[in-house]
Amino acid sequence: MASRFVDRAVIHLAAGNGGNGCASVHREKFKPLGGPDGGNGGNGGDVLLVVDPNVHTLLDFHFRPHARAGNGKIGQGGNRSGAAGETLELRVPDGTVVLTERGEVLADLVGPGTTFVAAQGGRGGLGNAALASKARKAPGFALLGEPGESRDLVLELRSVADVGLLGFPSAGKSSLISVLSAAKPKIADYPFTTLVPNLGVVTAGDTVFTMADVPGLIPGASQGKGLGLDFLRHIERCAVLVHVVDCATYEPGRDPVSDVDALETELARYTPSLGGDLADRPRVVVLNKVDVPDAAEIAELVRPEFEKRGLEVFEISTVSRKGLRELTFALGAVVERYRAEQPPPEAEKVVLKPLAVDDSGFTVEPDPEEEGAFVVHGTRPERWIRQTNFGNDEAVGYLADRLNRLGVEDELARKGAVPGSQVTIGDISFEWQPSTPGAVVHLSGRGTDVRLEGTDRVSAAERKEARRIRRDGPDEESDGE
Ligand SMILES: Nc1nc2c(ncn2[C@@H]2O[C@H](COP(=O)(O)OP(=O)(O)OP(=O)(O)O)[C@@H](O)[C@H]2O)c(=O)[nH]1
Ligand SMILES: [Mg+2]
Repeated sequence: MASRFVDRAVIHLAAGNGGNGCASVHREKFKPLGGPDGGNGGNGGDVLLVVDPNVHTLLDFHFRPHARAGNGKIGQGGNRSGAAGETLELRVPDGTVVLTERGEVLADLVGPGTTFVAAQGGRGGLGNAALASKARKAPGFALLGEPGESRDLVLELRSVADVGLLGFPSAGKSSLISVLSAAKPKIADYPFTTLVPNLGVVTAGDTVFTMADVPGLIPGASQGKGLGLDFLRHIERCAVLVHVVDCATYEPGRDPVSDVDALETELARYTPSLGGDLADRPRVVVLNKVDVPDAAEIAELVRPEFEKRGLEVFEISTVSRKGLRELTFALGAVVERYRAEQPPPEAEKVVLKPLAVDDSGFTVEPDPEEEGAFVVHGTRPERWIRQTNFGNDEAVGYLADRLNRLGVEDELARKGAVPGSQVTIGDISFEWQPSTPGAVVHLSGRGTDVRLEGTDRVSAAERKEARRIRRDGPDEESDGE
């Protein structure tokens, strides 16, 4: 096996940041103050995973685990929007499963072209032209672009094979693939010849199916003996599991029935991460090496025991090629039956990033770290905070209006907040000054909001630091940004 085979990789992705919106005012010779004409920032690029049938391993991701999509450009005057950041497409093999580092499956990428939005680009901020309204004819601010999503993901390859071969080392699994298909895996009389799964394409009349072996299993594989059970991920999708049994082994304590039982015990300890259970998968028993006279006798002897368990049994030899045709057609039939039960595969499906079902809600809770203070959680309030340039009072006033319209102010009052209470949303803490419902907003000038004069506003980091100093005393190192 010349090429390295990699079937698991950890990757670190960063989508592009959104560009900031632009605050600009149209200027002409005799019209010193035209309308607002600041353009929107461009959206940050997404990082996509796309199934490419020409990619067969995850090897590339071992050498290049970091990937970053392009940032959106900032908006400009003259209503010019910033360009969107470049999307980054990473090519993955068919059968790649995407998991979080904690092992939750996010996507199962099957079929050429299947695409997964692995990290979403940040939205560009609106420019002041887009923010203009009846109440704010010429906004002196624009929204900030949002940061792109950063994610650490695990990619695992699960071969897309119809038939999975299981067996002790040297049972003849690779030999079987080599005589049934054009694949030429390494075959040898020492155990663990196969270190990575082999895949072959088998034709049985009109049925074409794929067959994969996995490295030999031994008792204790579930505790990591031999090569362990990790490679079983390659048979999770198989329609049928085939026990390949060596009937010619002279190892003491082994015989076909106890071999199958021992491997079943190990299989039961494997939990497929795609869900389902290997226990419900149909099984077939292949008694191999019947070209050896003793082996043929043993095969005859044990056949009734397997049949009693309702298993189909085939006596074969990969050397003399006995029984291969019968086995091939029987496997073809099981695969056909399985395919008929499965929903038809979609040719090109796009798996989107699982989005929060409802992002319209928010909660107001007492701050566990500070008495009399409150914390607001919610997708929208937190996004609005990220979009706000806190150096610009008018932008802050706009934020206050948005929060008010969503009902955050009412909820704060209901939960017991009073003017001056500290409120934290995302990274920012501020002193709450309720706006008077229905009051007209008087803008005293560009970039200011009268309601905010005299209030004091500090970032959450500064507040945290102040709390820490109160608690622990001053320190050389500050944990602020
Ligand atoms: N006599 C005889 N020997 C066989 C037969 N099939 C395989 N062998 C031999 O058994 C040995 C192991 O064969 P492999 O195909 O490498 O076995 P495997 O199950 O893939 O083994 P691992 O990859 O180590 O798990 C080799 O020496 C083969 O030549 C058979 O039908 N008859
Ligand atoms: Mg092998």
